[in-house]
Amino acid sequence: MNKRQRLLGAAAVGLGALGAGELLAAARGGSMLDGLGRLGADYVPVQVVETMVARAGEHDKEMTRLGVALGGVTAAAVMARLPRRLRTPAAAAFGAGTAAAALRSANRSVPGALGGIAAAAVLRAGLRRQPTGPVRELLWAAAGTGMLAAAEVLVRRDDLRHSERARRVGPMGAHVPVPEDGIGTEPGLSPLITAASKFYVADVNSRPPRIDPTRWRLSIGGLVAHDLRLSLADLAEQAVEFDAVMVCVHNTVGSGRCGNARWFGVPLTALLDHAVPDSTATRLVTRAVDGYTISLPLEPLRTGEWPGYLVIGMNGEPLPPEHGFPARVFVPGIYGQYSGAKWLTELELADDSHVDYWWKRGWPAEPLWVRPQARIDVATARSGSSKFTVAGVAWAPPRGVSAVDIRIDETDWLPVELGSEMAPAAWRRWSTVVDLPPGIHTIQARVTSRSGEVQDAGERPPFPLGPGGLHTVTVTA
Ligand SMILES: Nc1nc2c(c(=O)[nH]1)N[C@H]1C(S)=C(S)[C@@H](COP(=O)(O)O)O[C@H]1N2
Ligand SMILES: [Mo]
Repeated sequence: MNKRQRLLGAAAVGLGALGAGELLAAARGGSMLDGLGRLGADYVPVQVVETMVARAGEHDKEMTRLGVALGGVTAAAVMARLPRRLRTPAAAAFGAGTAAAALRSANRSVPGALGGIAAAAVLRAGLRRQPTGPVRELLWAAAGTGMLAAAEVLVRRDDLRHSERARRVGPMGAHVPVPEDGIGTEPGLSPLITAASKFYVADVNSRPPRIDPTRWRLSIGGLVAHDLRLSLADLAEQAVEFDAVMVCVHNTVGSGRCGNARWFGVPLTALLDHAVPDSTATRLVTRAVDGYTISLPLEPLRTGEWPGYLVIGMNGEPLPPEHGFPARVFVPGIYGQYSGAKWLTELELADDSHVDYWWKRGWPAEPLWVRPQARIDVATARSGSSKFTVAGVAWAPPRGVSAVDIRIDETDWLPVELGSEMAPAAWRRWSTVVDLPPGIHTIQARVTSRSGEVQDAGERPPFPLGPGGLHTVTVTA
């Protein structure tokens, strides 16, 4: 058997082992691959993660899963090259590592851990009697792929069941109709409110953790006079509606990692008043089931200078699992990754000794505020004329948008018509018509915030302070 054959054979065995492990886990309501994906999010160097997010855009979760499968196959190929006496310990280490990863993943998946052990056993057995010919290789690879696909179907079915259970907790909100903003409907222009199903999803997990709403309680503890434990029903009684845009720090100009929603939540000022923080408390730590924490300085939240909320609803419904069911913290104006955890379990009052998830990953400690941005959603020719409709959305939370301008071919900035404002922290739609001479043109947009901050043209990557630049589209007239 030559080297190439041996590696291919081992890779096929690796695929078979992953498939067997994941199918076993999925049949018992868990996942083995989610744990491995999470290891990647936690330990792959930040610059690599940044490159991947930039490339994958909103398909980062699919890319992670693909990366995990490739990693597993590569691990098998590496093992096949080890001297025989090392293969059993290597397979055992693979099993133990995969099992441990499943147990520390957001769902603490025991079935995932069993899947990891099973995958290691299949791997060891398969490497002993490696596929020798192309037929056996194909059989292993096909079986592995088939089992992975079957596992995916099972996991999705269970996720769907959980989503349905989450929805039954609702409704959540006052159901006041969303006002018209005076900007007509233009195909491609973002609606005033982003449907939850269209809202971007960003987090360190492959899949949302499943939390049982009947057993869930929010605890408020740490450096407080009164420890509190609140159910979803307790929280719903005190919740109010507010409109705000949520923006991921990875939302480079023109991209879709942002959305505008009508949220339903309890003001943090009220919760903090009930709990009565000690004078030594300086941080509010939001702690989630996925082991993730985001902390915010306590003082501005306690006084309401930064209006933060414990959110339990989105667009009149309970939060969907991918958006943090049953509860999350959100402070409009602060980038999503600094603005509070989804799948919240605890609000903990702490002092400055607390260390957050993102700090360990190289991001700055203090919350980053959303830099104002304008996005061009449509730039389309009106039939039979040289006129183009240019329209989009712009945001500058929490102060609000005061103006949006566009410019053609980097000439003068021209103001556009703004839709009426839902709320200062929400996004605002805009629209205009321009006459373009024949040829290729660039169109750029910029926003000015109510505090006078003008979106600047300097391009910057998201890491480490948030993206910069102007959204630019090219059209042919
Ligand atoms: N528990 C938890 N909360 C989290 C995250 C996470 O990985 N885990 N990601 C944050 C990031 S980076 C963003 S941008 C927002 C995204 O919220 P969304 O997925 O509802 O849009 O959630 C934040 N809250
Ligand atoms: Mo994010």
